[in-house]
Amino acid sequence: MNVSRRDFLAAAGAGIAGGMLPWTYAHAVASASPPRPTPQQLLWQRDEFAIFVHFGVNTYTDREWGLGNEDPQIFAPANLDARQWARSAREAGARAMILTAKHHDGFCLFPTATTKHSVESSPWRGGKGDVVREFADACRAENLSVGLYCSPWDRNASVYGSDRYNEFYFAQLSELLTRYGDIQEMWFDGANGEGPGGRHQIYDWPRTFALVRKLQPNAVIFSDAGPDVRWCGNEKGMAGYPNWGQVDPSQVPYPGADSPAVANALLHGDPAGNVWRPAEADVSIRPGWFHHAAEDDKVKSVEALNAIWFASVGHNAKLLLNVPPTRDGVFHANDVARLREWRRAREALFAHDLAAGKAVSWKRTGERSALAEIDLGAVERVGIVRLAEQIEQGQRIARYVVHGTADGAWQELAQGSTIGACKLDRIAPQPLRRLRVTVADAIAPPLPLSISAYAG
Ligand code: FUL
Repeated sequence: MNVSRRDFLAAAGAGIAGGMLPWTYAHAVASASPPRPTPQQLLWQRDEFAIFVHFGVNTYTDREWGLGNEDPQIFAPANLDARQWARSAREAGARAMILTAKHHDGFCLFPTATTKHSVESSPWRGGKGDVVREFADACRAENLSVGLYCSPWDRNASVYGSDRYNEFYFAQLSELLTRYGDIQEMWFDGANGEGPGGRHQIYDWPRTFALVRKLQPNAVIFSDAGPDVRWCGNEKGMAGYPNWGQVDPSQVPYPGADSPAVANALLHGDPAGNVWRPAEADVSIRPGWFHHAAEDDKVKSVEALNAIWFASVGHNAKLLLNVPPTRDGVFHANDVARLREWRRAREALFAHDLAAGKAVSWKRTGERSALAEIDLGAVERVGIVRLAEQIEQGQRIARYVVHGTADGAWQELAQGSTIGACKLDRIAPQPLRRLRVTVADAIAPPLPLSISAYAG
């Protein structure tokens, strides 16, 4: 069940103008040129890859969605080691990590003045522990940015379903946003009283987002409706294609909105959009988001993870890959081993850029077209072509074709629509010396591209 647009607009109050939400204006560019990322959005996207951590009472009940009546006594990780999570994440090549500080069951992984339904009522560290603190410290020790997910849907809070819940939620957010240093990303979903008899809450999203802006001005805010980063529209880690970084904010008016138009906007963005809101592609390394022993042998293969990489990072999105700690409080050996294996496999694919240091020649052939060419200096076996736009100037290219040659006879290798921060094209591996990218259409004058080539 989702909040209707009417409920949402009523809750949002007077600040709404013409169906566009006030906070979206912050990033809109008041000119005809395509919208550009803020420095925070740019940094966020350049990370390419973050690890998601789902941990909480569900880990102990073997559920995906807790009921909210779990006894805090069940939360008893014997060997919780956030540093092991962070080390695995860093070794996997991730640059950020996001923890479920609170999931739908309402159990807080941090001590809070708002409820007793937290680690304080658990036997873990004698009730004196704080998972969010250990998580944030471990991230910083391993050079990872910190992100937090605080579920708006709370099946434990008695005030859920009334105005008082919004105050309760803001109080929790304030604790999370003031105690743990710099937060790179706040992660919100639109879940709302799902299931039979579920209570329904009118969330105050404008105030929620304003609170994050006030307390963590450098954080990016994720939700279906942004305002900074949008969901890619599925939980398979696969962004749509084409995939624009810009959106029309009126197409996804609030988190949890659900319609074919919303699905399309999340998957593809919108070349005519006036707000920069790049896609984040989330997926779990296992079937479930939380750890279930029965899934220990269902960790995704290197091939499956590579396919996700090509359809997320390689489709102009950031990848958020979930790795759930076990009841012991550590990443399972199978997940750690798979992450290592996958890092080695990615390094083998991308370690050596055959185009590194080679100049790209660039010629505009019209208002919306151009030709880019690169000479690798020698005939090399090429199996992957990586293209990148200067997204700090906004995303522009709408259609391109890649040709290559070893001996002067040009052959078509790949074609596509959008490029953005990164487009990865696998081609049949073949010897090539020169590559040419024909930009056949763009929404604004195209700017010089960067081209990389790998053996694959
Ligand atoms: C969804 C939740 O309902 C799932 O349990 C999970 O946390 C996923 C990442 O987001 O909205």
